[in-house]
Amino acid sequence: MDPTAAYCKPPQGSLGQLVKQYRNVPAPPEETSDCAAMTTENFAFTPVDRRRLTPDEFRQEYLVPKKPVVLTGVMDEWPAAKWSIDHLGRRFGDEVVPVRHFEENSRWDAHRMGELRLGDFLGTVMSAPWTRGGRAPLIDSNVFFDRHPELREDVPLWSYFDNWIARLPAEMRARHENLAHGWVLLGPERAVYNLHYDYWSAHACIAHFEGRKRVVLYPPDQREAVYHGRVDVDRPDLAKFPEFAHAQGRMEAILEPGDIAFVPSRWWHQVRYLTPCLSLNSFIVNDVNIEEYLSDLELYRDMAESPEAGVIGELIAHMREFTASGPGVDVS
Ligand SMILES: O=C(O)CCC(=O)C(=O)O
Ligand SMILES: [Fe+2]
Repeated sequence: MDPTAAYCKPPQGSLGQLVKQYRNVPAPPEETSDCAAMTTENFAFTPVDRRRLTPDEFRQEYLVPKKPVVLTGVMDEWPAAKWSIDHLGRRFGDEVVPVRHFEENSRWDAHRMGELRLGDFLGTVMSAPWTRGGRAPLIDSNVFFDRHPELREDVPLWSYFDNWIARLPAEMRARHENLAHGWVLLGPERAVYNLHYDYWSAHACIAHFEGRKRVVLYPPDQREAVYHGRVDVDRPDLAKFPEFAHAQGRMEAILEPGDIAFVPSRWWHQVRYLTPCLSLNSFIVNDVNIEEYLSDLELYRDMAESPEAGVIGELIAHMREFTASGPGVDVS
């Protein structure tokens, strides 16, 4: 996403009415233009490689060249491999969690936020394909990891990815938990996560636990052709976004349970849920993207109110120290 757009705090409105709305309003007839059924044949694309790789191979062949890849086998041994939508519902069903509601043909940051009981979200929004028009509501939230730090043990990401966020002092890491870990993603069939790139030019790592979703990617230099993320890359409105017809470098992958999608820094990505899905997105910062990360973060610091600007300044100072030590995992 644009650095200047990345930091808008989402508007906090009430979506408490969602429950009522989704329970009581009968679903309209099935859409005739079923986007979930839409095939990728309409667009030329390169499939993203699917590989089982050692950390060294990953670094040389994908991380350093900033090339997307779907990693297989990495999470076989993770406790989180057992995660499922049901599992999450049993564990956290009574908790109230934020819900994000994207607009169509709009930038990533054009969305409403609200709150729902997880159990209600699962029972209403997640229980059937989204046919009500517009974008389905999604859970895309780090509250699970904030409230339950023990969840981190289920996701030993650091044993594979060199992540400088993991080297930060524990107290600072806790204050910036949203940078490091755990954006739980839950959405129904036909949900779409709008085109964007991740906060502060972090690399994204989408660990996928249940369902099937299609990830479409465009390289960073296609920023103008994808209208800074406003295009729906599966159903582009070419009258509104004519340059998209010339966008280059499209890549696609379908994620299956057990996959991890590596999305390099500043790659645009849009995700369409082919079934109800559960994944976890985590951010990665290391020698490969540190310069972009710091320059985005400096912009953010300059826009932030103190005392937050002070905290961000400390974070920047720590990260600058790491640049001196270069690559290498050092997680205590
Ligand atoms: O899998 C998804 O829904 C998209 C996740 C994503 O790109 C993000 O959380 O930044
Ligand atoms: Fe993302």
